[in-house]
Amino acid sequence: MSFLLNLFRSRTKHADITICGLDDAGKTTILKFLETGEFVETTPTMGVNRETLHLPNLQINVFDLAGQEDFRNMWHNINEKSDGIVFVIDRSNIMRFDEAKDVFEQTIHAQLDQDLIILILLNKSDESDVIEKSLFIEEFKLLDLPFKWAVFETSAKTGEGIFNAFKWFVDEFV
Ligand SMILES: Nc1nc2c(ncn2[C@@H]2O[C@H](COP(=O)(O)OP(=O)(O)O)[C@@H](O)[C@H]2O)c(=O)[nH]1
Ligand SMILES: [Mg+2]
Repeated sequence: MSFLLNLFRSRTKHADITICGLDDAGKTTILKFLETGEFVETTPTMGVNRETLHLPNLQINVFDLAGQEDFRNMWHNINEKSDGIVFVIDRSNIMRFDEAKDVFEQTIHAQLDQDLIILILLNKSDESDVIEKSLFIEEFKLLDLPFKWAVFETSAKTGEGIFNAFKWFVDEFV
């Protein structure tokens, strides 16, 4: 049984969380890690940009946000349903840094719920050439955010940071 589910079960009645970020950031791998407690190789499927995991007390929606046409239609879903957002960034991909930033800003500006909790994961921390956390905080203007947020350095490959990140997140729902 997943440790995430155990964390939620002991603390909340029901929660909907949304995991979003660019394609290839590692969202599905993180989801699998949360389910199984280990790294599982994923096979990206073209055209599929949405998955949902239904567990007792917990629903997790996963969205790939890369400027696709139905991008805006997703916000209704996310705003209506989500108690919290997990935004995943591939910190080893400098080429897509600006794209990730744009999508992050759109995500934030679309939020209607002031009580929303945002967990930001700087994923692929096991890679040798990664963007510094302090640079992310500055470039993504996190200090100006009107929401409760936290940034964690994670690796869905080694498991680094994942437990602490989701422990923080789940504790915010108490
Ligand atoms: N090195 C490394 N690779 C990762 C990590 N997380 C995911 N990946 C790899 O990145 C690729 C995309 O992952 P996936 O979970 O499908 O991304 P998604 O499109 O955001 O769902 C896969 O080859 C994963 O094995 C990580 O923390 N470190
Ligand atoms: Mg995926």
